[in-house]
Amino acid sequence: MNTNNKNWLLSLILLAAVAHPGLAHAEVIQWEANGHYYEYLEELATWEEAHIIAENRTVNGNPGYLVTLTSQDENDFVYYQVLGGDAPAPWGDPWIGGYQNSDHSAPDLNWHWVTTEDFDWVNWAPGEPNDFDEIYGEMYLQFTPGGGGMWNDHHSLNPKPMIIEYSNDVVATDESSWGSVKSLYR
Ligand SMILES: [Ca+2]
Ligand SMILES: [Ca+2]
Repeated sequence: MNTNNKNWLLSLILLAAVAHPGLAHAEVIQWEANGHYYEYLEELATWEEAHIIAENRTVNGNPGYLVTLTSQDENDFVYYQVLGGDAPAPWGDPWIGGYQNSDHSAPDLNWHWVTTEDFDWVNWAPGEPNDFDEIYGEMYLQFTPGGGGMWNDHHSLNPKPMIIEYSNDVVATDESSWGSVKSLYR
Protein backbone atom coordinates (compact mmCIF):
# COMPACT_ATOMS: atom_id res chain seq x y z
CA MET A 1 0.00 0.00 0.00
CA ASN A 2 1.47 3.36 -0.94
CA THR A 3 1.66 6.34 1.39
CA ASN A 4 -1.36 8.11 -0.09
CA ASN A 5 -3.53 5.05 0.35
CA LYS A 6 -2.28 4.59 3.90
CA ASN A 7 -3.12 8.20 4.74
CA TRP A 8 -6.54 7.81 3.18
CA LEU A 9 -7.21 4.64 5.18
CA LEU A 10 -6.03 6.26 8.41
CA SER A 11 -8.28 9.26 7.78
CA LEU A 12 -11.23 6.96 7.22
CA ILE A 13 -10.54 5.08 10.44
CA LEU A 14 -10.12 8.28 12.43
CA LEU A 15 -13.31 9.68 10.91
CA ALA A 16 -15.19 6.56 11.94
CA ALA A 17 -13.82 6.91 15.46
CA VAL A 18 -14.80 10.56 15.73
CA ALA A 19 -18.30 9.67 14.56
CA HIS A 20 -18.65 7.05 17.30
CA PRO A 21 -20.80 8.62 20.05
CA GLY A 22 -19.98 8.81 23.70
CA LEU A 23 -16.20 8.51 23.62
CA ALA A 24 -14.07 10.52 25.99
CA HIS A 25 -11.00 9.90 23.83
CA ALA A 26 -11.71 8.52 20.39
CA GLU A 27 -8.96 7.04 18.28
CA VAL A 28 -9.33 3.61 16.77
CA ILE A 29 -6.33 2.25 14.86
CA GLN A 30 -6.20 -0.89 12.74
CA TRP A 31 -3.11 -3.11 12.80
CA GLU A 32 -2.23 -4.37 9.32
CA ALA A 33 -0.68 -7.58 10.68
CA ASN A 34 -3.99 -9.06 11.89
CA GLY A 35 -6.71 -6.60 10.83
CA HIS A 36 -7.75 -6.05 14.45
CA TYR A 37 -8.77 -2.61 15.71
CA TYR A 38 -7.30 -1.07 18.87
CA GLU A 39 -8.47 1.82 21.00
CA TYR A 40 -7.10 3.67 24.02
CA LEU A 41 -10.19 4.66 25.99
CA GLU A 42 -9.64 7.45 28.49
CA GLU A 43 -12.54 6.38 30.68
CA LEU A 44 -11.54 5.64 34.26
CA ALA A 45 -12.72 2.29 35.61
CA THR A 46 -11.64 -0.60 37.77
CA TRP A 47 -10.40 -3.61 35.80
CA GLU A 48 -13.70 -5.40 36.38
CA GLU A 49 -15.67 -2.40 35.11
CA ALA A 50 -13.30 -1.98 32.16
CA HIS A 51 -13.81 -5.64 31.21
CA ILE A 52 -17.57 -5.03 30.96
CA ILE A 53 -17.19 -1.68 29.17
CA ALA A 54 -14.95 -3.32 26.55
CA GLU A 55 -17.34 -6.19 25.91
CA ASN A 56 -20.21 -3.78 25.33
CA ARG A 57 -18.44 -1.92 22.51
CA THR A 58 -18.00 -2.74 18.83
CA VAL A 59 -16.07 -1.32 15.87
CA ASN A 60 -17.22 -2.14 12.34
CA GLY A 61 -19.09 -5.19 13.66
CA ASN A 62 -16.11 -6.49 15.62
CA PRO A 63 -16.78 -7.14 19.33
CA GLY A 64 -14.50 -5.52 21.88
CA TYR A 65 -12.49 -6.98 24.74
CA LEU A 66 -9.67 -5.69 26.92
CA VAL A 67 -6.58 -5.94 24.73
CA THR A 68 -4.69 -9.25 24.55
CA LEU A 69 -0.97 -8.90 23.88
CA THR A 70 0.26 -12.24 22.60
CA SER A 71 3.52 -11.25 20.86
CA GLN A 72 6.27 -8.65 21.03
CA ASP A 73 5.01 -7.21 17.73
CA GLU A 74 1.49 -6.75 19.05
CA ASN A 75 2.79 -5.33 22.34
CA ASP A 76 5.00 -2.87 20.44
CA PHE A 77 2.16 -1.81 18.13
CA VAL A 78 -0.17 -1.14 21.03
CA TYR A 79 2.41 0.54 23.20
CA TYR A 80 3.95 2.81 20.56
CA GLN A 81 1.13 3.34 18.04
CA VAL A 82 -2.03 3.16 20.16
CA LEU A 83 -0.75 4.46 23.49
CA GLY A 84 1.96 6.73 22.05
CA GLY A 85 4.86 5.24 24.01
CA ASP A 86 5.60 6.64 27.47
CA ALA A 87 2.79 9.17 27.29
CA PRO A 88 -0.19 7.62 29.07
CA ALA A 89 -2.76 9.55 31.04
CA PRO A 90 -1.30 11.12 34.19
CA TRP A 91 -3.74 9.29 36.49
CA GLY A 92 -2.53 5.82 35.73
CA ASP A 93 -1.34 3.37 33.13
CA PRO A 94 -4.07 1.51 31.34
CA TRP A 95 -5.61 -1.87 31.92
CA ILE A 96 -4.93 -4.72 29.55
CA GLY A 97 -6.87 -7.96 29.34
CA GLY A 98 -4.95 -10.33 31.61
CA TYR A 99 -6.19 -11.68 34.93
CA GLN A 100 -5.16 -14.28 37.48
CA ASN A 101 -7.75 -16.83 38.52
CA SER A 102 -6.82 -17.54 42.11
CA ASP A 103 -5.77 -15.28 44.95
CA HIS A 104 -3.79 -18.21 46.40
CA SER A 105 -1.51 -18.52 43.36
CA ALA A 106 2.14 -17.65 43.20
CA PRO A 107 2.42 -14.22 41.52
CA ASP A 108 3.36 -15.68 38.13
CA LEU A 109 0.91 -18.62 37.96
CA ASN A 110 -2.63 -19.02 36.61
CA TRP A 111 -2.72 -15.97 34.36
CA HIS A 112 -5.27 -15.84 31.54
CA TRP A 113 -6.41 -13.56 28.76
CA VAL A 114 -10.07 -12.53 28.63
CA THR A 115 -10.25 -14.40 25.31
CA THR A 116 -9.53 -18.03 24.47
CA GLU A 117 -5.91 -17.18 23.59
CA ASP A 118 -3.07 -18.86 25.50
CA PHE A 119 -1.17 -16.76 28.03
CA ASP A 120 2.22 -18.07 26.92
CA TRP A 121 4.08 -14.91 25.85
CA VAL A 122 4.75 -12.52 28.76
CA ASN A 123 6.34 -9.10 29.08
CA TRP A 124 6.73 -8.56 32.83
CA ALA A 125 8.67 -5.54 34.03
CA PRO A 126 11.71 -6.34 36.21
CA GLY A 127 10.52 -7.54 39.62
CA GLU A 128 6.98 -8.20 38.35
CA PRO A 129 4.63 -9.93 38.91
CA ASN A 130 5.03 -9.49 42.65
CA ASP A 131 1.62 -9.39 44.41
CA PHE A 132 2.90 -6.18 46.01
CA ASP A 133 -0.43 -5.43 47.71
CA GLU A 134 -0.50 -7.98 50.51
CA ILE A 135 -4.13 -7.35 51.46
CA TYR A 136 -5.87 -7.59 48.09
CA GLY A 137 -3.23 -9.33 46.03
CA GLU A 138 -2.57 -8.21 42.47
CA MET A 139 -4.76 -10.14 40.04
CA TYR A 140 -4.99 -7.82 37.03
CA LEU A 141 -2.71 -6.68 34.24
CA GLN A 142 -1.70 -3.11 33.35
CA PHE A 143 1.18 -1.43 31.55
CA THR A 144 3.66 -0.55 34.26
CA PRO A 145 3.99 3.24 34.74
CA GLY A 146 6.74 4.59 32.49
CA GLY A 147 7.92 1.06 31.86
CA GLY A 148 8.53 0.91 28.12
CA GLY A 149 5.48 -1.24 27.43
CA MET A 150 6.21 -3.86 30.07
CA TRP A 151 3.61 -5.26 32.41
CA ASN A 152 2.67 -4.99 36.07
CA ASP A 153 0.25 -7.08 38.11
CA HIS A 154 -2.07 -4.78 40.07
CA HIS A 155 -5.19 -4.83 42.23
CA SER A 156 -8.45 -3.50 40.79
CA LEU A 157 -9.19 -0.76 43.30
CA ASN A 158 -7.81 2.26 41.41
CA PRO A 159 -9.81 3.43 38.36
CA LYS A 160 -7.63 3.56 35.24
CA PRO A 161 -8.05 4.05 31.50
CA MET A 162 -8.08 0.98 29.28
CA ILE A 163 -7.01 -0.39 25.92
CA ILE A 164 -9.66 -2.25 23.92
CA GLU A 165 -9.08 -4.65 21.00
CA TYR A 166 -11.80 -5.44 18.46
CA SER A 167 -11.97 -8.61 16.35
CA ASN A 168 -14.11 -11.58 15.44
CA ASP A 169 -11.12 -13.97 15.63
CA VAL A 170 -11.21 -14.86 19.29
CA VAL A 171 -14.17 -15.82 21.42
CA ALA A 172 -14.41 -14.02 24.73
CA THR A 173 -14.34 -16.10 27.88
CA ASP A 174 -17.92 -17.16 28.45
CA GLU A 175 -19.75 -15.35 31.21
CA SER A 176 -20.46 -18.49 33.25
CA SER A 177 -16.78 -19.21 33.85
CA TRP A 178 -16.01 -15.52 34.27
CA GLY A 179 -18.84 -15.09 36.77
CA SER A 180 -17.65 -17.99 38.89
CA VAL A 181 -14.24 -16.47 39.47
CA LYS A 182 -14.63 -12.71 39.36
CA SER A 183 -15.99 -12.48 42.90
CA LEU A 184 -12.53 -13.57 44.06
CA TYR A 185 -10.83 -10.54 42.58
CA ARG A 186 -9.83 -7.21 43.98
CA1 LIG B 1 -4.64 -9.46 20.66
CA1 LIG C 1 2.87 -5.65 40.82
